[in-house]
Amino acid sequence: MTDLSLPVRTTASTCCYCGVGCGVLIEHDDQRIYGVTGDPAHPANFGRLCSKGSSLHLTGDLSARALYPELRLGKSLPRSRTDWDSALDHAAQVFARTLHEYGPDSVAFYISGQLLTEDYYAFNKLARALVGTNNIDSNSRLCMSSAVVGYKRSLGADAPPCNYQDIELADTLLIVGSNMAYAHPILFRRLEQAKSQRPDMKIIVVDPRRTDTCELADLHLAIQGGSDVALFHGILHLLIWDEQIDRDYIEAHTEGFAELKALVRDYTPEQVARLCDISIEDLHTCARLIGQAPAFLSLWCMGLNQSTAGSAKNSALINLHLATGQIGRPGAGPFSLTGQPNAMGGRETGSLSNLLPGHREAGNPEHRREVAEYWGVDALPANPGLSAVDLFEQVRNGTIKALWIACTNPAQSMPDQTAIRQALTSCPFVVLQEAFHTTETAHYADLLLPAASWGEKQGTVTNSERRISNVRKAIAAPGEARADWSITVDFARRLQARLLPGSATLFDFPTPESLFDEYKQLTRGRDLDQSGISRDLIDRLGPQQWPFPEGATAGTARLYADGLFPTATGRARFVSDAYAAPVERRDARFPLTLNTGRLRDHWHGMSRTGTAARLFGHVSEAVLSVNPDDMQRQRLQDGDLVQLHSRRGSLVVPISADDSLRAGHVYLPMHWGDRFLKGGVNQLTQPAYDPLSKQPELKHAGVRLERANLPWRLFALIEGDVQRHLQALRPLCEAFGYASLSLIGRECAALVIRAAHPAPPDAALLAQIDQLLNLDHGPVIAYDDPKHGVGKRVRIEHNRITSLRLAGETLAQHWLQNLWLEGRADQPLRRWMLAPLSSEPGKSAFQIRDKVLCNCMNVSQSAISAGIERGLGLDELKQQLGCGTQCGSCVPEIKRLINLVAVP
Ligand SMILES: Nc1nc2c(c(=O)[nH]1)N[C@H]1C(S)=C(S)[C@@H](COP(=O)(O)OP(=O)(O)OC[C@H]3O[C@@H](n4cnc5c(=O)[nH]c(N)nc54)[C@H](O)[C@@H]3O)O[C@H]1N2
Ligand SMILES: Nc1nc2c(c(=O)[nH]1)N[C@H]1C(S)=C(S)[C@@H](COP(=O)(O)OP(=O)(O)OC[C@H]3O[C@@H](n4cnc5c(=O)[nH]c(N)nc54)[C@H](O)[C@@H]3O)O[C@H]1N2
Ligand code: SF4
Ligand SMILES: [Mo]
Repeated sequence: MTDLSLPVRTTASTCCYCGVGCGVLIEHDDQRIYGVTGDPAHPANFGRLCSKGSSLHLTGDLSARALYPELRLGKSLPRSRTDWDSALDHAAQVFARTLHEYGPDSVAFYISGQLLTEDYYAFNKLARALVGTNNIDSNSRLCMSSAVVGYKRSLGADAPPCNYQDIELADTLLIVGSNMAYAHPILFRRLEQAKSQRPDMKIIVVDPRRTDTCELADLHLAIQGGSDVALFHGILHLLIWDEQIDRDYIEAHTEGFAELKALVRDYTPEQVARLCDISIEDLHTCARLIGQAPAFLSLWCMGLNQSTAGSAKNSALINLHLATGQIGRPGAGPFSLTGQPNAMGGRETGSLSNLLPGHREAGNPEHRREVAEYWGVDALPANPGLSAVDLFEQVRNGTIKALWIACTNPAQSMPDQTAIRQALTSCPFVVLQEAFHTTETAHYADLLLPAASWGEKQGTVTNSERRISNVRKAIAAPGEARADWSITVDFARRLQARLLPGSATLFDFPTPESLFDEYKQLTRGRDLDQSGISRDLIDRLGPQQWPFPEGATAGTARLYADGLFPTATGRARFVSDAYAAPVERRDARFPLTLNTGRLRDHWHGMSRTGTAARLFGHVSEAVLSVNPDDMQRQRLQDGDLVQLHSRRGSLVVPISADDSLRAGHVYLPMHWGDRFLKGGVNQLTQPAYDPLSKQPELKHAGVRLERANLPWRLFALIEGDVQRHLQALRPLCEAFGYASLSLIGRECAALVIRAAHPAPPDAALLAQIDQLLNLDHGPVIAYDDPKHGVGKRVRIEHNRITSLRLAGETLAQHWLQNLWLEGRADQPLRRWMLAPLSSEPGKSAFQIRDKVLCNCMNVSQSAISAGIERGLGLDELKQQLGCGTQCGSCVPEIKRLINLVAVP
């Protein structure tokens, strides 16, 4: 609630979630943030926000925030609070000693696409100029590095050539390996609107799943996972055959076509339809829609990038644009959707191990010389740096002895978690620069440095369309948290004083602007020229697209309009990579493919979205989606617990039938790390990576399911300080075979725990859990039937449930959960509690709750379905129930429900 005695002000800034880069207006009183609305003046969103952006002010629970530096001096000790001077001096001392004893490549930095450009630049200078290592990589390795390779190999520079308007101007749009309805919702809103105004616009979605994005599709190709290269070559084959290529463009602006033409000759429609498992007719339709389009645009994301063939997929897609001359024109071109808010800035400042600032290459001696000269150091390191997967492997084998992690949660997000956790456990010194102390990685940090987060820091970010926006500070960071750039610069100064005593500082950066000003000169005259951009300029003219050289008055909307490419010959290059099947083929032991990806309302490891109970309304817990045929084959039912095994690990999770999946595919959202689902999704995924981009295969892992034999069940709920409860209770859940934690509620939040085990645990563990649930004293009704391993406790205060625990028998969980949600504690409760076995509404113990489809207006799926059954259409539903009238993120799903009823 807004305190009306304080003046509420508005600060324009940028959303900290996805690469759409929406402008937000933050309402605050300098101390607290009260609300967020879309910035009508921002050219990415023109005032709109999605369900995540519009709930930003509800996230960031202070109980979850890292507030003070914390240090431990031995692996077996707990961390304890320290001050910044001691923390950074200690870090500088350990780094200096490690560098002295083992050389520059014995340390590494693992950073993030969610840092600001200024933060990145400080880290890069620290690693390359002072430490003298190229061991600086970022989570963009898991995200965009295949797109980087794709653009550079095919077009000569890492630059998405299009802009958001092109999405509205395209005639045929190919959305491939992107669920933009969930992951880039505001662009999807723009597309919905464009399509409603120009119904002739054709939309093709290529995704093994039928996602909400398919709600706009004229054609959905549910290809076999990993078969994209075959599909693109098959399309080109047909375009050549049907004379739908642009020979003049190919002749004037490209090279390598003859070789590619020879390659795709073998990709006949029959062959491609078989490899992709789609119909020949659909393949023909797809090629025709592309070939006949006046303007053809493609959008892609992780379905292409996160693959052992990620680079090949990217280039094979760009080939289609070059062959048809569909690039450099309004509504045309290959357009990667950037995942994180500033993955682009990371690429610009050189934050992958193989890059240097200004789109330079660490492996290029001339580039190294240019940057070294600009920085005033003798030379930059020539040793190749490590990319994410290899970097953690070198931590694990002891080569890297000090690791600095910032703004990423590798103990959740990296594939093959067993190896990652071993690496983090054994690394002599792990520093973590984090805004939330609750992450999986925080557990492994020897030094935790509290970082300021969204709304509390200042700098710049570049979105998917090359547009640089200002990020502005509204309120002070909580506790002693500091902005990332300032932590990095402070540490760098201290380290320099130890390594090069008496030398002139390389880090004279009093403000983030001073970092940007130094950085931007490294872009001068290059493809991404930002020399004309400054914070003030963006304040005056609004967010701008690079290149924006000094003296320019406007940014560059579109690249390559002149057909000139930044390659040695000025020509774009056709790339002739053959299709290769995904590395983990299905076999008898692992007959299914595990696909992973986003939910609508959660962000990655959920350190932020996992603090807002209402963001669990859409999907309330970790559930594995399984195709109904596969379920039937294994005689499994909705809600059954299964043991999901891959070659690297296993975990237990409930399943749910989902006919949007191909048979043979299962899907688990990427968000459920070990904190929320014991084990965590990436226990299963594979570290195999693309040979060029080194981006790991996060979309396909061979798995098998077995029914989990865990008859003993536990269900617990406690309201109040949910983050503190979660932190306290999660370690105890280690004892169970299955444990899943989540939040429920809207105005008031509760932590919910579901667990299962082969047999009842010892009484001491339950007693410990009861104590943390506040069930060991006070107004608690209890029922125990030790013979059957059954025990129930409900705490009732002021006539409402405040916590409860059901053990051994959990049939009443939904009923009790609803009583809590409704704030009731009916009389029958007491009678029920004393009954030997529950006779209360006996639904399946792990049945999924009714979900909240529209989060803004709190409208449930059952309410919407009931409306549809009464014959209401989308507009009437909006009018009568209010659903879909705010952010619109739920509209595709509502349409899907309507269509379900429409199809008899
Ligand atoms: N709500 C939400 N939005 C986000 C994020 C978030 O965490 N939550 N994260 C942001 C980030 S960092 C990123 S990278 C983006 C990711 O955005 P997206 O890439 O759109 O999201 P994903 O769900 O990871 O994967 C997209 C789709 O790829 C499909 N896919 C899997 N394998 C294949 C394949 O072999 N071929 C094809 N063609 N498709 C395949 C999956 O079925 C999935 O539907 O989202 C950004 N936006
Ligand atoms: N199975 C599977 N795994 C995946 C993926 C997948 O599709 N499937 N996708 C991959 C992709 S594309 C990505 S991008 C990664 C994302 O993986 P991560 O980078 O691990 O994701 P986040 O949870 O966003 O981590 C960012 C961290 O920074 C913290 N933070 C927030 N703001 C600040 C700040 O201002 N400063 C600092 N220092 N810290 C801050 C947050 O609390 C959070 O813990 O996951 C990858 N992992
Ligand atoms: S689409 Fe949503 S998550 Fe992405 S930047 Fe905009 S408001 Fe933020
Ligand atoms: Mo990403």
